[in-house]
Amino acid sequence: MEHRSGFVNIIGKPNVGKSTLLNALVGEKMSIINNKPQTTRHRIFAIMNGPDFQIVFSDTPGLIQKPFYKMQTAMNKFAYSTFEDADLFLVVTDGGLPEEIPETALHKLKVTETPKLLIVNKADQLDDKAIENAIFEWEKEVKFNRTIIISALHKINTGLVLDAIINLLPQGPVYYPKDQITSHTERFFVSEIIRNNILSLYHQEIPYSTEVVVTSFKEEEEKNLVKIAAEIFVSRKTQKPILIGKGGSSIKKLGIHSRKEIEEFLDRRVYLELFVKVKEDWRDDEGMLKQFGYQ
Ligand SMILES: Nc1nc2c(ncn2[C@@H]2O[C@H](COP(=O)(O)OP(=O)(O)OP(=O)(O)O)[C@@H](O)[C@H]2O)c(=O)[nH]1
Ligand SMILES: [Mg+2]
Repeated sequence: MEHRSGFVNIIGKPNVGKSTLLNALVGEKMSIINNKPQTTRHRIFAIMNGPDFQIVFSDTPGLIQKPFYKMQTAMNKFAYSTFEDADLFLVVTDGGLPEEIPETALHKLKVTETPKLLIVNKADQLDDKAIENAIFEWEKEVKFNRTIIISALHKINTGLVLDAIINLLPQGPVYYPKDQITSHTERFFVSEIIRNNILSLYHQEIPYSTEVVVTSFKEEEEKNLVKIAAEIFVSRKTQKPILIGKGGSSIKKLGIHSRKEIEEFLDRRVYLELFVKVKEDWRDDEGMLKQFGYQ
């Protein structure tokens, strides 16, 4: 039997629905989704297996036009690194024009011979004229194998995307064991769940100044319980009391929301402890960025 496989890399501007599309395609909550831009900060791998195919999806951080912090430069690097291994690109837009991504990225897309699909997402909230115009402008700049109009949120036409991917996959080996669906650890997913709850519960700079590190993950099998401790790093002293809230009310809420979601994810009871730490300007600190996995 012929086996098809490959790296399918999802790129585009922040907030266009890349992570929503990944989750819709693989049918699992692999990548966190939030209405705030710059939600995804790492390259997220999700593997989809069939008897005669294996798709290794990569969700990436949205391409930032003018990185301000070293952290954002590192996020762009994750997105650019997909040009080194892609067998297929899903270029996602929510009706914007090609200039919405950095010139370097657009140029890379123009010159690469790797197959590409243009995915126009959020069709549920776009009018036909906007869709038509976006497609016209993108196709003028980049040669796509196919353009598909979808709503990742409502799973409209996501099946068509999957069919198009499988059609364009090259013949290839089994890269990962067929029962594996990701290369990330449970700890990583837990930290992402907490970070996503910070994105949802806090405002302004707080979510963007925060990093979450799971420091302890102890399974107590006889009790069907996991004891988790996580550190939340903020980049200024003044942010610590905001994160904690009056009498600890905000961090308590964060703990409750996160614990529920982690319990659902792990399918076990969870005891969660959160600690807030200040690491001044960590987003520009190469040592900290390395420690947080940005390299
Ligand atoms: N109306 C509508 N909203 C959508 C659709 N797809 C995604 N969204 C919303 O768009 C927002 C951003 O979605 P994400 O999947 O986090 O976007 P992203 O491109 O991964 O964003 P970054 O990780 O920040 O680059 C969320 O509020 C989603 O619910 C869609 O088809 N229709
Ligand atoms: Mg994302």
